[in-house]
Amino acid sequence: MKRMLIFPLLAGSVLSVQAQNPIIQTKYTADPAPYVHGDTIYLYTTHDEDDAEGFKMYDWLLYTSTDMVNWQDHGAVASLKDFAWNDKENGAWAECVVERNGKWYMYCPIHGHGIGVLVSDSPYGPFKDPIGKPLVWQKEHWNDIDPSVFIDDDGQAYMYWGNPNVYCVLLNEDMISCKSDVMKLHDVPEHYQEGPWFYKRDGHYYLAYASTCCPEGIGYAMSDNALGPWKFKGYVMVPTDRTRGNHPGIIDFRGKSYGFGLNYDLKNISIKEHKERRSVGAFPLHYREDGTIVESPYFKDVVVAPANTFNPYQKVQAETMAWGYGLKTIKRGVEDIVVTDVNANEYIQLKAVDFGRKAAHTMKMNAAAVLGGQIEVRIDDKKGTLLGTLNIKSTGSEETYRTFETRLKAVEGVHDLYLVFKGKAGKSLMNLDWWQMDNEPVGHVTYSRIVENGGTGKYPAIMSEVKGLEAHTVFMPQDLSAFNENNPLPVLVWGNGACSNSPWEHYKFLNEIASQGYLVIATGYLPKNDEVYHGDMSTAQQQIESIDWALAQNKDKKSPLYHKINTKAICASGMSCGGLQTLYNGADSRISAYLICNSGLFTDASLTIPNMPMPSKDQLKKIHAPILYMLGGKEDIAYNNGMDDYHRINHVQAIAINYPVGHGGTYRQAHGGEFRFPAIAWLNWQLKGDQEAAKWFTGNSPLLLQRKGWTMEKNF
Ligand code: FUB
Repeated sequence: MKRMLIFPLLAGSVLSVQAQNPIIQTKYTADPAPYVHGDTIYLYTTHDEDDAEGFKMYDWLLYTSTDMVNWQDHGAVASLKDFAWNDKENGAWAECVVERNGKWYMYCPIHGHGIGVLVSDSPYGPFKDPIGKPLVWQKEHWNDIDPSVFIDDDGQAYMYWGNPNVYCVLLNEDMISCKSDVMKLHDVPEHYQEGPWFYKRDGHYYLAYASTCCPEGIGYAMSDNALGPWKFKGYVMVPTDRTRGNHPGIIDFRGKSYGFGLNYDLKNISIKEHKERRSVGAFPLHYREDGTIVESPYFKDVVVAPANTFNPYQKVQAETMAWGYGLKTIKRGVEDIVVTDVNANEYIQLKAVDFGRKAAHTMKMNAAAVLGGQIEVRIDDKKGTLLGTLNIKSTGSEETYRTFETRLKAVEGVHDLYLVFKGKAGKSLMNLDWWQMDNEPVGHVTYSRIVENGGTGKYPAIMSEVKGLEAHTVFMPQDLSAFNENNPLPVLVWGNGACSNSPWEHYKFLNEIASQGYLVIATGYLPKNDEVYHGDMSTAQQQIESIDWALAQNKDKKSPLYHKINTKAICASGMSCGGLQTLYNGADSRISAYLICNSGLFTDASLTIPNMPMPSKDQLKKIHAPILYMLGGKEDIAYNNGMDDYHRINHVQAIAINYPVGHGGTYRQAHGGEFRFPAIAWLNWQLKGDQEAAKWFTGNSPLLLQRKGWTMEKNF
């Protein structure tokens, strides 16, 4: 069934193309009514139920595409229940949709009960019945099926319909009432059976139709006049022994023409069986110079080339596909559609996916699963190059959706994409809602903010949120050109007061430090304003992640920080709970200095505070580098704890300084207030080896004590 062809799509790209008809595989669809609006094809179809033995049709479906090959399923957008005057459960036959002045009109035959009309403000519905009765209904016969509505250049709208006769009516501008009586065509075009498709192109009027049964092909007639006379011109698709029914829809899209019809090929249903489990197919359509149409081969023998490429970096609904045989789609809630009935070795194919010049780096998949399984992300073929594997774990229920993510191998250019499902055979593995690829390299800045003009230091800083470093805020000089292996950036890793998962209280202080030529990585989400952060608490582990990230950046050739970080000069620091997190992490051998702000291990060992690390005083033995306690004087609730720590430390250099401002310190003041001076001096001394900075704490007259309010003790 699938043929491989090679053909040029867009300048510079070559694609492998498979013939793929029918174009919808997750449901049985018939009676295509395509409508082009803007850059999108709205393909309305009828719907044969999965267990249909004859006509079993309750609702009308919508699929959209921007490229003629990848179709997004929007589910049922209208049904027989939308007509209050109808009491039939079955009979939602071939509809047609047009847009006029921003309103979408759907003309719906209810077999044997005339043709109704529905209106919506959107192509996706909801559609409502504005007239509460059939638009036309010739009760004396059952011929009122298959409406085709077209608005001519002069604004006159026409509706053609009928089997086996052809009828026409002029519609009023309101599109929901008739301007003329029903006209019956006396010159029914040769081989006409049903399913008229009325349109105008290059000054010619066309009436394409399902040709006499059975088998049905697609015949067409032309005229110089909207109301005929019509002259049979031949076949758009010749009847073959593979076509029992057919029903045309014809459009122009992105400079090319396409025909749609129907077939029984999805499950190879014999055309002798009257099981209406039909499927819409599409084919390229070509006009000759005189307007006549070149006869198309049968669906299985044609290829619809992608009319456009597909963007994998947008949020893609999982029910968007060129091929997804074996899968099903269902409604989740009111509007959302999800892919379900996902079994091992089935796959979703999307055609002409443009990975662009930048490689895809990650892929997210929103899925729900009881069993779970893997999704192999491949290109060019279902066994083609493996870019990555999404591991979809159980979410506990098929209604509980979670987002799973995987890194992808670099890929560029245009490829067909295959999402191949793996897992336990014979079981439904998962449901899929949406997916998205991301080609921003890990390390890419996703949001940044300049704080206080970048700070007062020599290197104006910037505060950033960085991809791949979830729940951290990075401060660094805006211009990194001054930093290299000979002049690398020392690092400060910071934990916040109250174990906040945002440095909202300290960002001015931290930004100021960065402006002195430091890479500062704070635990928690970037504060976009001065508001208190009310989210979850942070963990001590986030500070370790900060160190890991800094070391990785220094090694990553693609990082702007590549070979610009002094990995031997890392100060671990934090305020209050952040100080406890720092002491908790104190044994980490990568730490070369400590700065404990308004904090200290609890002297009362029996105290526990939820989510706060509370190591015993023994933890102080693990400290292995110089340590500065910066406290807020006796009014600081951490004063006793901090001073007690200081007094216990005698195996490394320790200093305790106090400024009588209480527990909150001065971090929220401009540039971090008074606390920034000793902090920067400490970092310059410990991490940059700056001997002038050392004088803030050493000698007979330390510089710090020349500033008003400070007191100091040291153990050396
Ligand atoms: O789908 C129901 C009927 O079958 C349509 O109205 C006809 O055109 C034929 O396709």
